[in-house]
Amino acid sequence: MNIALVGLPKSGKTTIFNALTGGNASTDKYAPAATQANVGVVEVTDERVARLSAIYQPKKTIHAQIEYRDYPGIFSAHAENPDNALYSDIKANAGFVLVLRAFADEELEGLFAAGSPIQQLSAFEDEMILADLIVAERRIEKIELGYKRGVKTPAVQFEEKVLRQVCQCLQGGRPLRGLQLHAEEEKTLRGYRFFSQKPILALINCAEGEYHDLGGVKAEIESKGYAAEVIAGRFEEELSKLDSDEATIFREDLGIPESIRERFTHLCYRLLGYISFFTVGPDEVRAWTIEEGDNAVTAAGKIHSDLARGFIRAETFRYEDLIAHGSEKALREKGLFRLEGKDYIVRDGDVINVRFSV
Ligand SMILES: Nc1nc2c(ncn2[C@@H]2O[C@H](COP(=O)(O)OP(=O)(O)OP(=O)(O)O)[C@@H](O)[C@H]2O)c(=O)[nH]1
Ligand SMILES: [Mg+2]
Repeated sequence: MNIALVGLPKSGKTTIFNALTGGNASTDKYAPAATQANVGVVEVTDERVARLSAIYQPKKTIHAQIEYRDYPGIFSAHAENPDNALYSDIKANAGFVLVLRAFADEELEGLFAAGSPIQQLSAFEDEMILADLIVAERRIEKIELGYKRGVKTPAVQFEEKVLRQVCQCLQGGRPLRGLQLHAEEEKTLRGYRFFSQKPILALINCAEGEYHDLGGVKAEIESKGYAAEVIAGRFEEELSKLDSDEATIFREDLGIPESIRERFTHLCYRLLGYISFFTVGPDEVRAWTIEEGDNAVTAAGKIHSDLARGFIRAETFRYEDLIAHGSEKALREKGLFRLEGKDYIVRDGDVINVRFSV
């Protein structure tokens, strides 16, 4: 899963990226805007994987991973050119963490006046909406040109109809996230990877001393339908340089319950509606990430496309049942070892073995 850290210039994106990944990317106030993303991969710590590993003693234990991509600040000029390589790169991410500057810094304010977190949020949305609108309008122009040349298939007409709906939404200043779409319409639009369709988490980046004072801003952003969190970015960056026991003491002082990595993992899973299932055995214990509501075939496909293609049954039991009863043998005796078909909706914490034939 790839998550983009985005936002207006100098909002603290790279500072937070460093805290998350233990990286050392430059956060020089006066450095010119970067042209590429910083990329870092973080393992998802899940104690369930550790316990499964202790039971099965596999040769390999593989955790889920999140890739964080820290982009340079967005300037309005970019939207004029939606083919911009950076924009295409940003679009490839599953979700956005939008960093909003809420710490005071007079020098930075002089360089890039940011406005309030709410203003930054709406400036960013406007930017995304404009970029999407340009893409949608261009495509409609192309379709119309095609009509004149006699290319008028039902599929193209359907696409045009959906794109007009998209334009109407965007012209009204509304992100596509709120647009109700049928499965067919959704499918037609998927290839565009519209910005304003991506799930977004507003991250209010504040000074350490103001960590507890921003509940009102958080609530205001949430009331507009966004997921929101407060973070003390630079404080977290400093903590990431300490050993973990020391960091825990400082963190608890401020009343922050978990490390930034754990916190981000939970936030990102929730934002994207992701859950984990596990595969176990003597060779490998492994955590896999799927979307809530995915069925057994989709889950099998994550492991290997052959498993989805030749899917017969999923042998399944619950992680917590294994912990409670101690062994697969005990689960079989208790009837907690199930055989599920293609339509089975996989749940967080399922342990799965796919039977297949190709
Ligand atoms: N006081 C304070 N300063 C911060 C905080 N987070 C970042 N800064 C400072 O803000 C400046 C910019 O931080 P960066 O993390 O580079 O910001 P950025 O969003 O990555 O900047 P661009 O990539 O250039 O858009 C640096 O001087 C940081 O030290 C914070 O939580 N508190
Ligand atoms: Mg940066």
